[in-house]
Amino acid sequence: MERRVGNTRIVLVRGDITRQGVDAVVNAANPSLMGGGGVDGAIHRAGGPAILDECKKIVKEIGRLAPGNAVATTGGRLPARHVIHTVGPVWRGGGRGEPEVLRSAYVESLKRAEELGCRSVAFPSISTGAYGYPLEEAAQVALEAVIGHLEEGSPLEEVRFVLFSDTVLAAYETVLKKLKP
Ligand code: AR6
Repeated sequence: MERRVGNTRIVLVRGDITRQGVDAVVNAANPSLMGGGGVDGAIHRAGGPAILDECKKIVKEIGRLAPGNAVATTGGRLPARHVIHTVGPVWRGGGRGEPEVLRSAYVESLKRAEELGCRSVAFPSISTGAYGYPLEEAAQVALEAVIGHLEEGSPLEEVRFVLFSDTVLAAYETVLKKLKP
């Protein structure tokens, strides 16, 4: 499924983010930037140790990465040149700023991709695994954040959501269909 916003197309696909031939892939990391399970583990395994080396340097400089922020490293052995590491919110019922933090994770990641001169960037469904954010609500925040940012004008040609199962893909498709063109 696709939707055009300005000069950028938003594409929803089912797949594995470590296999995407895009300029940058976004990692749903944790504040330590030292790797973990889920998509974070998959990216570090597939991309190799160069990614962790750069994460360690970043943590030395700036400390832990606050939820809603994003930093970039090499993509190592991934097809993508860059990995943009962001931290989504842990779901605590929705009244503790979770939507704002999730929105910020998407927008800050897009900004890093633009700063790096990327033409294409791929996102996973941030916070909807180990961090427990309800899927449909997360899809709504994710798509609104990306569309809102692109409406301000962006050099990106493609923003791809790479969704790991039919269930996750279906949730994003349902939300995107409901959002006004
Ligand atoms: N490609 C695309 N999506 C994937 C992949 C993959 N290879 N693998 C998993 N997913 P999660 P979070 C999906 O838990 O909720 C880590 O331990 C997965 O099915 O990876 O933001 C970090 O270190 C789900 O839909 O991220 C943090 O501690 C989505 O990616 C914590 O988990 C996000 O699930 C972050 O939790």
